[in-house]
Amino acid sequence: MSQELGTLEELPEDYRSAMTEAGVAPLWPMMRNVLPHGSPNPVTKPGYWNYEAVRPLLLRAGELTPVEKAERRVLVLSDPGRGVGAMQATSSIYLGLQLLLPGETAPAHVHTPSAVRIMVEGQGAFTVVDGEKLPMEAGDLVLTPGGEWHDHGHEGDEPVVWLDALDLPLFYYLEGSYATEGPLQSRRNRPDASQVEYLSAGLVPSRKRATKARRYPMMRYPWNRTEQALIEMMNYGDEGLAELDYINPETGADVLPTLGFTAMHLQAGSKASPPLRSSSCAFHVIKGSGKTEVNGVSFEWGPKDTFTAPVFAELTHEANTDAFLVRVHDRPLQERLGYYEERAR
Ligand code: 1HN
Repeated sequence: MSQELGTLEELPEDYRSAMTEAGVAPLWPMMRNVLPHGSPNPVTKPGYWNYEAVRPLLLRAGELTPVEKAERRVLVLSDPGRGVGAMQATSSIYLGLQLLLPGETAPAHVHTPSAVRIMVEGQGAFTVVDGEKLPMEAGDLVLTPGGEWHDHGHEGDEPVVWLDALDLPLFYYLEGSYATEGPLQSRRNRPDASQVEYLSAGLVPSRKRATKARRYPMMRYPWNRTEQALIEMMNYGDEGLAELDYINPETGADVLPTLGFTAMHLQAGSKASPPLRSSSCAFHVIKGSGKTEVNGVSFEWGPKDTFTAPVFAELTHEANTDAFLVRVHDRPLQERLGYYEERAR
């Protein structure tokens, strides 16, 4: 069944030039590049970014490039399989570390890709999304869905850093990525929805038939509540791993149409080998330290480090201390395309 396919070299020179002239090419020599047997052949390589190594470079960017000259002052985490400068960390996930200094403002814009921020360090920064002021505290997850105006501000007195995860590679691939700039937004003078309408799991504002719920009713997921929930799950679970999905509290669906997020708690000394997943992913360490093997490549990680895994990666996590991580993945996108898949180890 698995017949060797013909090569380009086997074809007569004149035929090859005539095809090039006509703007066509034979499929069969390229067929296995686009349709390998059994599983995909990812370009993405496992990546690891040590925060202690990147942090001084980011702070230096703060000295060298004023935010006005950058719009967003970001160092991009490029997939090693594509090389430094690649605007993607995996096939579908863009990652960057963004610095905002005290008193700075990152101007308002709106764009087609969606972003999620995971807070890394510092206090006093906030993002305004669609008029809602979202405080950004260590470990918080903050959504900036595509099509929503957003700007960042900083009322504290120390540098603030966060990790941006965007579905930019997909939008860029679709030739659908663009932004519009605008004036800073006026802000509603009230706490964000995670502290008002969605303060308690299982309770949502009473549903009136006439009003449709907002598409993104809650855009900030405060870390303190997430950590508490993970610790209780671990206390009453019988595995060394507790994992929670971030969801839209009104629909139960993933927080974005393209990207999904989980919060993970690995118990000190535990080892976990998830199934092989057709989604690519990135891990950001909130607290703790450990080691993860990604397709045989070993990464020793500590607080604030970030690492990635290609599709169908063989992953084994081992925690040295109690550890908390956020996992970014593209299962929602794959499910929309009708093909998300898991394979047992
Ligand atoms: C963006 O809008 C932000 O708003 C951060 O903070 C990173 C990377 C590519 C395109 C847009 C932001 C981005 C971005």
